[in-house]
Amino acid sequence: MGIIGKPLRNIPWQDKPADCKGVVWRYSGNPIIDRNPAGRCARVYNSAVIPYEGKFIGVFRADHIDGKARIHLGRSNDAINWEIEDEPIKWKDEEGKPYDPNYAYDPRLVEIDGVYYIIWCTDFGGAALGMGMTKDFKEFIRLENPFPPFNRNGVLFPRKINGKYMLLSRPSDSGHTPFGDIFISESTDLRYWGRHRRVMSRGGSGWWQSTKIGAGPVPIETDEGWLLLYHGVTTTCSGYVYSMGAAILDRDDPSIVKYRAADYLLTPEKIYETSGFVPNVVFPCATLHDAETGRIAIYYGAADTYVALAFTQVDEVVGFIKNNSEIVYGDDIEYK
Ligand code: BMA
Repeated sequence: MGIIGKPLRNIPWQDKPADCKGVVWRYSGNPIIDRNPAGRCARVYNSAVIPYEGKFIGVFRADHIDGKARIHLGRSNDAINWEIEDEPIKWKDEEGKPYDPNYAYDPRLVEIDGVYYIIWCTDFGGAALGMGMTKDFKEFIRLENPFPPFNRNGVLFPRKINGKYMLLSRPSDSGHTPFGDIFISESTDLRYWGRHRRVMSRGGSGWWQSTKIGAGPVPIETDEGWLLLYHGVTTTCSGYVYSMGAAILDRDDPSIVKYRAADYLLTPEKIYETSGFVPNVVFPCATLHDAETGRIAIYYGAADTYVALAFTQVDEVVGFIKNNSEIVYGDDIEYK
């Protein structure tokens, strides 16, 4: 079992602690971004990072001191210590006119053929997917919104599949959506989207993902299929609890789920996950991974307050998903 991709030796890494029972283990220095890290940013979380020019760059969800979410650029030499810019990203539209989203949150970041694409949740008469691109992280061009509202958790695959761009998304409502499944859509030009398919539904035999699910980081290509980390939400007397789950999607047709782990991989346990602006949230949005060693560093938002880091190894996580899979019909789980 291996990652199909480039070597990336300089990603953050810690070996699995001897007392860790799971397949994902947390960075001992968590959280890596604390409160009030820059400018008017009160909390930075649910953010995405990528290797860039031998170092690292990222798009960070920052809730400002007016309470509203914006996206800021950040840079790092080691992908652990981040310098977040004081001002949000400044967009232009395709005609060159300035564009300033009313709000922008939960960005994902992917490189496809030398172009960096950012997808976030934007205001489009309610929550919807916003999309933009940059080639140099200096000029940012806002592209057409892929779908009408309401939708969140847009995640592009890192390459075209059978000549098509593929986009995961989670249709939602305008508020704190009490439902939600993961869908996939195709496009030849990143402008017109179609051939929508439902990939995975909420639920399963356990309860941790019974309310809603949403795609997390950009899927990682492995020789078993696309490794998809996602968030699964359950509803309790004190509100939602966000955990991290995982599935393997077919390499040639990622609308097909090959394996889906019945158990979560990470759930809020540490104080920075259970206590904060919104308690009990682990919300993965990015990974860095090294095809040579199979190491995967997972970036997740903790309690809507911090950025935290966790690790896994491709053999271990893929083995866990296969051994714990509850796919019944080679497609999705049958819900009772
Ligand atoms: C979701 C999004 C996320 C957030 C989560 C928990 O609806 O708004 O940004 O992390 O709720 O509050």
